[in-house]
Amino acid sequence: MKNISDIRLNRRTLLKGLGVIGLASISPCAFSLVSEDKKPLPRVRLKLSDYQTFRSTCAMECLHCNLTAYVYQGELKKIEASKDFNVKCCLRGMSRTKWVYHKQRVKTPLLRVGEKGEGKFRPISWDEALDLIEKNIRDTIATHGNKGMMLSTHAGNMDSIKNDMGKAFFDYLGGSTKQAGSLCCSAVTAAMMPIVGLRYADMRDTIADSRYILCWGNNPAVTMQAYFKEYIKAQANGARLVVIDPRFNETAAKADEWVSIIPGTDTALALGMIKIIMDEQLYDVDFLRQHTGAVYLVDAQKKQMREKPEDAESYLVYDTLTQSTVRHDAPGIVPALTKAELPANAEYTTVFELIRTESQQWDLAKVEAETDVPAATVLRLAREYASSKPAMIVQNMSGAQRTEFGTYVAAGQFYLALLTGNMGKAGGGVCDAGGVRQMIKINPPLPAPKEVQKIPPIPVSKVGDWIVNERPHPINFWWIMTMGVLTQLPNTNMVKKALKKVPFVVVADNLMTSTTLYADLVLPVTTIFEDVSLMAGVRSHYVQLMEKAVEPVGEAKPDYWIFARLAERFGFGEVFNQPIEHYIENCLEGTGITIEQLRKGPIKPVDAPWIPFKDGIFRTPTRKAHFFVEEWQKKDFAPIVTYMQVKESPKGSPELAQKYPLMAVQRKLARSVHSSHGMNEWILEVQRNQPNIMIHPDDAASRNIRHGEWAIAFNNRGEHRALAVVTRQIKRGVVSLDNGWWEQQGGSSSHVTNDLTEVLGTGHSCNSTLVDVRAEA
Ligand SMILES: Nc1nc2c(c(=O)[nH]1)N[C@H]1C(S)=C(S)[C@@H](COP(=O)(O)OP(=O)(O)OC[C@H]3O[C@@H](n4cnc5c(=O)[nH]c(N)nc54)[C@H](O)[C@@H]3O)O[C@H]1N2
Ligand SMILES: Nc1nc2c(c(=O)[nH]1)N[C@H]1C(S)=C(S)[C@@H](COP(=O)(O)OP(=O)(O)OC[C@H]3O[C@@H](n4cnc5c(=O)[nH]c(N)nc54)[C@H](O)[C@@H]3O)O[C@H]1N2
Ligand SMILES: [Mo]
Repeated sequence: MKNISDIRLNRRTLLKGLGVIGLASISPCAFSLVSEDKKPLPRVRLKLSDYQTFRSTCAMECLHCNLTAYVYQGELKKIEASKDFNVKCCLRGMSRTKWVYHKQRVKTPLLRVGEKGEGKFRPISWDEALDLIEKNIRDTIATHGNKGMMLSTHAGNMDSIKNDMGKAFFDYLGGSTKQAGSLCCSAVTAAMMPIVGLRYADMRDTIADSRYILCWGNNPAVTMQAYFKEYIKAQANGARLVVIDPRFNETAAKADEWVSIIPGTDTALALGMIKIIMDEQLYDVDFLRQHTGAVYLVDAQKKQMREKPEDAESYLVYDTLTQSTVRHDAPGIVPALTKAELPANAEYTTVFELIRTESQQWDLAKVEAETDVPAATVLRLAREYASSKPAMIVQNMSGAQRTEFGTYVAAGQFYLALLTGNMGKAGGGVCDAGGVRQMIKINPPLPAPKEVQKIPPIPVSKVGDWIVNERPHPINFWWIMTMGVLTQLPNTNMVKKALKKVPFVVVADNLMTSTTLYADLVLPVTTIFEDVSLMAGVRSHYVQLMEKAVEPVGEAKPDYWIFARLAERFGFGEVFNQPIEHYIENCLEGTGITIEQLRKGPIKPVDAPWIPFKDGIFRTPTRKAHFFVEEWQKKDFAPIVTYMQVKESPKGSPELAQKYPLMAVQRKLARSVHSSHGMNEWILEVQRNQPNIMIHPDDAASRNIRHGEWAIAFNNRGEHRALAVVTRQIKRGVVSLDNGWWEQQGGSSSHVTNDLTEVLGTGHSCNSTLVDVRAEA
């Protein structure tokens, strides 16, 4: 085998690995390794056998591609895509050596010495740091009760151990204030759990079998990059790829059609398509009768009817054979679907008829007026989607559901797939984000404590606002881990105020991120390849062991080490201070997978292509898919997917729109995963390193905004500065803002995003935001 690398790994080596060397813009050799005394090290050719190799996975919220690290003399030299893994990692994965050895790596615990936000700290020892934390926890419990402590975790490390350990630690203390919902996709959860009974159910294994793929409010060419080859294969097999997005995104660039839509109006489009499918009888009668609750009966009070009120699963249907109402699961019945099959004088109707009623108002003209999708396109989309089987809707935690009524958006997509009988079939269904947890049960790493106080949580998008306003109670101690609260939470200025208000803020991170600038105490934590962990999550179909390859930089420790030391001080050390293998074994118990097996490589528990809800078997208690969602009804929302006007929009708030007439949508970038990798020097060299704002030429002209010049998006929450990209690749009246830029790079678009809580799933409404844009003076 030929030499895999040169010890003087530099950018050229990386670029060569990525196949981009030779581009005109690349200047040679910026990063030769140099010795401490700045003399270049002698060049040494290493053989493969000179390296030790270790495997791990990219742990932030991405596809968790398997990585192989090459270590020479205790130093991480190079990261490659693992050769035997089903997908290849991207530039971000390979650049992780620069995350480990980053200039801004936190190397010791740091105590604030300047004002919050100034980023002035002095190093302290771990003992001092732990003493301080212990004191602040004890004081907070004494003065505020457990509710005075707040824990924020998110998606910075999605392994099976660390976030769970953090949550368990505060539970063992008796409880703390938690975040409710997620910034990402709680709207999808709120749609999928009642409708199909499972989350993270993805179709990635059979994308290539699809005949028609609707990427609806998402951009898999960037956000599911490793699997995008499957979309291309589907196209080569004759599939049509259609993108519905206010922006001509990177997926649209590869697609057969781009459907430009007004943000927040997707449910109107879905209902318009459903109307056509109903009117033209393009629905799958047999599938709906056998596998769904479309046949359940609903009474005049709009309540689903049950045989026995106390038996939640005893839904009634009307059997067309015996002409009587019977339980939905009675054998040998043919349940009525449509009104025509019910007795003429029936005082009840079917769920299917409720959907018809809801969709009937959405004639083509009305859909066009609301969504700006031409009537002829709506008609064609509905017919093509319903008739090109198997057809897939790509959901992938879409931008479309990070809107005020995102749950209805996600649910509307499931309605379409169910009505047309596309669920549970190769190449069909709705493609969610996916992971191994849809296939096997992974346990928590440690048992829950016996008693935890019930403390009202804070909806995650309201963290800034509620802490500032002491809702539901004052917070005195805030632990932040795996979360970029300053770049990722909406309404950054409010989040800054919250960080300043809380007397003791601990931020555990591996880098001096934007959030650490506002900490009272920064804790240095390990990155992947510096500790042992397990990835058995919701983004990869594989269970993966995360091996330790090198000693941690400085005094960095895994988050689980920190909680173990604290647990010892609070009297429950033995629950937290076991060897890491113990917790990994707990997670794997009952799966039949062992650490020993994982040392040989990642394991996919299901051999065949994964098809969730195969053969129409759903994961709800009835094993049927449900259209009527009683959970929504209990919250005083329509139990059937309904279009609601987003408040922060020109139509929803005409007065506000006089000041801020443009709708701003967010966009994830190839250069980063949220704020992660945002400051990686390799990525900054080969990807663009300044934020963009995409604006339509008409909107730019009326504001004197010129292509390539700085512009400022602003509203009553704040400002975000970015380079204007004046282009017809964004809908008129809409601007697209980048996600994830650090405060040190000028600040994130979250300075302007809406912090409204998505209504049904307690999610994030960042794509329901009004702004105006001005050219920088
Ligand atoms: N490279 C990279 N990959 C990632 C991530 C990353 O940060 N970087 N993040 C990961 C995570 S956590 C997630 S949740 C996924 C998200 O994956 P995606 O949903 O694909 O990502 P986004 O870029 O947020 O949104 C996609 C599109 O939604 C459009 N959009 C916004 N509002 C609306 C609307 O109201 N209607 C419609 N139809 N379209 C709308 C935007 O213009 C954008 O092009 O990606 C994952 N993959
Ligand atoms: N403006 C805007 N905001 C958004 C979005 C958007 O599109 N636009 N998208 C939303 C979505 S979909 C999501 S999923 C969220 C994601 O938001 P976050 O989950 O906050 O994601 P990251 O920005 O990657 O921040 C994670 C932090 O965890 C740190 N970290 C990594 N590994 C570890 C570890 O082992 N231990 C500890 N303690 N820390 C670690 C990283 O260095 C980083 O600072 O953002 C949401 N916010
Ligand atoms: Mo996300």
